[in-house]
Amino acid sequence: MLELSGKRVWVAGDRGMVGSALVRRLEREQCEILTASRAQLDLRDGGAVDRFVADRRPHVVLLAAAKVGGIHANYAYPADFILENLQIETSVIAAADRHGVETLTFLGSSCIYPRLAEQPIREEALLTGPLEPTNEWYAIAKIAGVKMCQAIMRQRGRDFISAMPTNLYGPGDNYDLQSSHVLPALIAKAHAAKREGARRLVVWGTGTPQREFMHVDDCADAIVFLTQRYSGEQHVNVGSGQEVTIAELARLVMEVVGLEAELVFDASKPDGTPRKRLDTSCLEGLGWRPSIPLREGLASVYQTFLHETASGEIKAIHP
Ligand code: GFB
Repeated sequence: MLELSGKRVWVAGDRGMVGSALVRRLEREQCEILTASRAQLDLRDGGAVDRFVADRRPHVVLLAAAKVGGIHANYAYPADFILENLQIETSVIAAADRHGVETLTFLGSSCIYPRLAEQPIREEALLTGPLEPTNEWYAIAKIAGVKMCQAIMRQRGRDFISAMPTNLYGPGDNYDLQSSHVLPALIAKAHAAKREGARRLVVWGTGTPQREFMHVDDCADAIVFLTQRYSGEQHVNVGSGQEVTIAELARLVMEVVGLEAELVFDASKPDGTPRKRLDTSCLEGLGWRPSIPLREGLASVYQTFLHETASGEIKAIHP
């Protein structure tokens, strides 16, 4: 097991939802946490990242930085998603390799798997079929990151591993309706509907796709667990087993927010992949399990949303 005590751990992307959860989790370890804001370090800039790694000398790198977004952002901005993610991954992974970092954990996404992969999706399903078209650009960038880590591990014998989380939610999520994922979007829409006394809640697509949701604090715990205990070229799925249809999720959100309304499905919007439940036998076999049930996680995230809205942290929610 890798001892983190006394180590310098760089969380690349520490201001994001996953990165900030990693920082919260690492505060329980006796390690030095290295962070850098976007103004201090542009992760797409290979030269700047190289100088940062040369100067700060992390022992461990957790690569949580990425350009992320929901289904609409992914298909509306394919160039940004493929280019920025490849730039960030190449800068950080190459600098860590060049400066002899021994341990790096790369975070991918469950959209790396084929659109119609057999369910639950095993790690071996990677590259066995066509990707979901709404997010293939992002998926290709993430697959490249997995392969970079595998290659470094194979050629240099360093622990550059990859974790594939399912759909995440939690504090610090994005509530902009054009670029957000479904869960924060439904919270923002349900909250607005309740405030305005509206009787309809618009849900994109047919409501039938299934998604597995995990609280980001569970995900951060799993990432630290894998970083300390897992060494292998095969990436590892990080799932919660908590799968619902989008219509079920919308009803759950209405319950938590206290909204009574009719669900209206906007079929002009895409459904995306029909289902992407992860097989987590590998992670479970190593001894890790999630601990935050979806309903409980939703209720706590709604409280955070109310707080962030009241304090002005959530400013723009564009319909
Ligand atoms: O979370 P989401 O945007 O992304 O959408 P994916 C999930 C499902 O929720 C889709 C539906 O079927 C959407 O049509 N949905 C219903 C909504 N109402 C809404 C809404 O108001 N906003 C949004 N955004 N969706 C993303 C990928 O896929 O998931 C990324 O594009 C990444 O690459 C990420 O993998 C985790 O789950 O479809």
